[in-house]
Formats: sequence, structure tokens, C-alpha cells
Amino acid sequence: GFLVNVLSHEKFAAGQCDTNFLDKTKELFDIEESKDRATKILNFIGNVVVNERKGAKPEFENILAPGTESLEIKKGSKDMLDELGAKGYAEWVKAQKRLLITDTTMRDAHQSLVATRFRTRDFVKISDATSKYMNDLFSLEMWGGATFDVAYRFLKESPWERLETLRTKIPNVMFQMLLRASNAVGYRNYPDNVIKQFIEESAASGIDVFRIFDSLNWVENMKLPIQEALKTGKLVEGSICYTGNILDESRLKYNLDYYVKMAKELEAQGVHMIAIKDMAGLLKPYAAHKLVKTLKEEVSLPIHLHTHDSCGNGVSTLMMAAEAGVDVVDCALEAMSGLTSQPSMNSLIEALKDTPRDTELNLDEIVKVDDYYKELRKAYFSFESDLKTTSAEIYKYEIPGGQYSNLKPQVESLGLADRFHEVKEKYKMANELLGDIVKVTPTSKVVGDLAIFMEKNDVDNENIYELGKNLSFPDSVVDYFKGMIGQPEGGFPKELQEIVLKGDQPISCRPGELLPDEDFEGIKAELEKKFGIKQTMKDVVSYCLYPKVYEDFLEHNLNQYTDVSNLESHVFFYGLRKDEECEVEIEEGKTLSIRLIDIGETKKNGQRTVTFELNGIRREVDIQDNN
Ligand code: PYR
Repeated sequence: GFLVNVLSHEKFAAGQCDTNFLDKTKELFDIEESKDRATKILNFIGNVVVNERKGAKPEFENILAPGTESLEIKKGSKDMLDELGAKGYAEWVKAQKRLLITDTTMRDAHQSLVATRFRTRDFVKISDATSKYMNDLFSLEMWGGATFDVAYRFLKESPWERLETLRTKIPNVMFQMLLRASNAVGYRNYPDNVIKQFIEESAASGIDVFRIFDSLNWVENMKLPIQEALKTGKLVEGSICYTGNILDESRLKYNLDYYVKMAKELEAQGVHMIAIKDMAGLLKPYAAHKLVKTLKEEVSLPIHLHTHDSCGNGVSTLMMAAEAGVDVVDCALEAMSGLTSQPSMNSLIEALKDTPRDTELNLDEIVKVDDYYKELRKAYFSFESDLKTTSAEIYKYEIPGGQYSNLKPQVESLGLADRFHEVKEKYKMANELLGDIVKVTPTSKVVGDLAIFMEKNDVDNENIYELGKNLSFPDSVVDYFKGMIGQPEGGFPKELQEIVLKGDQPISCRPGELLPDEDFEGIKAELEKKFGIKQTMKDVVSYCLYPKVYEDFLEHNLNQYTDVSNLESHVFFYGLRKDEECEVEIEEGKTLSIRLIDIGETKKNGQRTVTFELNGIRREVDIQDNN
């Protein structure tokens, strides 16, 4: 390629070259670079077909979004936030008669149904239609929670780029994120300067609504992130995580008074709205009515309800909340709703039509976006759980949506497939042993880890005090009892705490107080030296949150492979079938056409030769077979 480039260059052909010709004529080397990238893409696809793909690849069509270029972008909630400010906008929300809707399709819905695997490319395709057909939403929940980690770890793309790209494509509707208070978008408490910087960067990149929760409902852990989020001028929702059952008067800990007290504490922190975060779908319809009605009486802020449909009562819960005056509710587009995800927006819109809480949303238009997701979801089939029905047993086990759909494969991978029922029973038992705690990331992981540990070691709630003395507990359980996630309501169960900590002393202050600040400039310099590319403050924050995951991402995209975000998702996840062809735009105007010809047998050196046709020319790559 290079020689051809030189020989065919017009200056060379015209004899207008001196000894500096090679140094001065940079474009001669372009071909080397794009050839290198093409090879890396072939290597990537080769690796998927040899090592990643399990079973035959089904037929997929490239999914197309509805054509919306000729439509104009109408005013939306983001424009109103900019006009009225956060406080003014919250007042506007409170004054509305209609029920306002958040669409979680771009965040919690795929987190709960397909292990958070939706890729930016697929969102970008539907972004114009989303902006034009769904401008009457309260917000799009599209960032935070698990999306940040999964983007880097599994999708090999930057979550910041997702946020910023979608922001330019959807300028009119508020973007909402889920922030795990002092755990940011991770699984542990981070130093205060990381939390502050993360919030500042998120707001600057396009987040309008910060929904902030603490996994133990410990307000102490929420104060700093709430104050930082308020400084950005964006809308701040203080969340109360719902657990237990306020209708059951025998359960004293998480009763109505508990939630009212917490809502008032959050109101005193200056938040603009209160979110009820029912992450396991435990809020029964009549409980929702009672809770919302009481909160509306006791606090002056608008109430935003989030639930999951795991138990099958999701729409009823939203309806009863609507009856009681809830201001905003979370739903997902029908294609991505139900089961462990949010209740269906389509069903709710129809249910409330011609009633005082009519959402005034245009279902005919929304269905055009929904239809896209119906097709898109097919490309993510390998991440679907095998749950076929709702599970009212979750009222008993209190397992959050995302964890419930994940627990079975997790249990299977540990060789406990036939003991799923026992693990669920142990989950309930573990919750009680830990002090009957709120269960949501990361405390839900503590309970899950303890449950699996108990099942594996034949430990129950009676013999744990004896057997536990000679067992080392999972790290997450040790961290919990050390106080490194925060303080649970009612304190730690002392006897088990001593057994788990084995002499270590727990803390009772906010973990963030003890964690030293990260050295952002030092980290930036180190990363730039190691990877040879400029690092922004966002990159540095990503490293602080997930050091190994972030470095692996850079290694993947800079050295091992290249940027693969432009592959269609069915190619990204399952490669190509024999004779199947795909097109990849590697830069503007430069498209590769790739056809898979053959996958060779494994050779003595453990490699397989994968043969492609790249723009009509035969190319082979050798791929290590790891199976
Ligand atoms: C998350 O923290 O990711 C939840 O969805 C609760």
C-alpha cells in the first residue's frame, strides 16, 4: 500500500520530489494507518467468531430508525429548565394536573432486562425520533447506574461520549441520571474530590436531573453529592429507597413514619424533588397510594415515583400513585418494559386517557420510537434472562430488578444451578442477619454475596455464629460491617459484626471523610505517559472510579484493537456468519466492506486462520483459539 501510494502521488509522478518528500508528505502514511485499523477490525471480528460467539448467529437486519429529518424539534422540558431554573421548573411540575412521565428505556430498562448492554450507536440512530416524538416527557433517564461501568468494560466505548453525543442530538428533553451518592456510579465509596468532580463533569456534559440515592438510605452519605449537584444549577432529586411493606403493621422498621422523616431530611437539604425509588418493585398499589398521599401532605416538593414490574403490579402501583397525586412516574417503552424492568408507558398512557391525570402524550408518535426498540432488542437476545413471567415471590425475597434477573445465571455459574430456590431463601435470611437493610447497589450485592456464601458453606442463621468464626466472609460483607458503605438504619447487628470483622474496628463516620483525595494531575500525567494520548478531566475521573476497567478500555481501543463503536451491534456481539458481509465506517467517507469467507481449523500453535474479504481483497488473520 505504501509503495503504491508513493508511486501514484502526483508530485512523485511529476518528478517534484526531493529527499524530504517522504517526511513532508504526510498523507502517504494515511494508508498505513487505515490499513492497520482495518486489520484490527478484522482481528476483532475474528476473535468474536472464534472465542466469543456461542452457537450459530441468527439472521439480523440492520435496524433502521423512522425518517424524521423533515420534522422540527419542538420545545421540551430541557428548554423549560433553562428558562425557569431548577426551582421554577419544580414549581411548574407541581402545578401540572396531568401525570408527567420519565422514560427509562435508555438506562434502567436495558439495565434490568439485557444486562445494560445497549450500545451508543443504537441510541444515536433513534435519537432524532426521540427528540421529535417524545418532547413532552418529563425526562429521559439515560445515564448513571450501571451504564457507566458497562460502557467501558463490555462495550468498549466511552460513557462520556454517549452522553455528549446524545445531548447534541436530543437538545430539548431533560437528561436524567442515577447517582449512587458517595458511590457515584460504582460499588464503593469514593474520595470527596472524585464525587465532586464527577458531578461537575456530568452536568457540563449534559445531565439535567440528578437522582441521588444512598444504598442504606443514610442521608449523611447523600449530603455532599446533593450539595455539589445543587451547585450545578441542575434539578436535584433526593431519593428515598423503598423496602419492606408499609401495609404490614407488624414490620416496624420501614414504616410510613420512617419514609416521611427521610423525605423531610432531604427537603431540608434543599433538593428540588423527592424520588421514591422502589428498586425491587415492592411498593404495592395501595401502599403507593398511602405513601404518596402522605408525602404530598408532609413535604412541599413534587414527588417522582420509580418502580419495577417484577411482581406484576407495576401499572396498578403507578395508577394508585397517580390517584394520590404523584407528580412524575418512571415507565419504559413497551418494547423494553415489564418483568424486572419498569411498567409499560404505552399501557399507562392508555389507562389514564380521558381521566383527570391524562398524560397528554401522543401514543401514535411514541409507538414509532417503540417499534425501533422492538427490533433492536432482538440483537441483544444473548443477554436476556430466561424469566418468562412476573414473580410475586419477590415481595417476599425483596431482590431488586437488575439483581433478580442476574441472580440465576450467577448461581448457575457457581455450580449451584439446582439450588436457586435455596439461594433466594438464603437471600432473605442474609438480609435479616445484616440487620434488615435497604437492598440496592451496592448493598444488594452484600446481601447476594452473603446468601451465596451461606449456601456454598452450608451456613444458616443459627449456625453462622459458630461456623462463622472459622470462615472468611466475602469482601463486600466485611466492608459493610466495617462501615465502609455507611451506617444502616438501627445500626449493625453486633454479634455477627464481631465475627465477620475478627478484631478489626468498624468506623461510624462517613467513609468519604477518611479517604484521601485523588491526585488528578498526577493520574493524568501517568496515563498520558503510559498510553501516549491526551487525557481530559473526564478521563481522569473515569480512572478514579474504575482504574483497571478504564486502563483495559484504553488498551483495547488503542493497542489491541481499535475503536469498534461503529460496528453494527449484531456484528459487535456475534461477528459474521460465513458469507455474511458488513460495512464499517472507520472515518468520515472511509467505509470498509467486510465479508467472512472461512474459519480454519485450530492449528498446532492453537491458532485459527480466519479468512475475510476486505473491500473485495482476500485477507487472513490468525486468532488464538481460547476454547
Ligand atoms: C443502580 O444503582 O444501578 C440501580 O439501578 C439501583
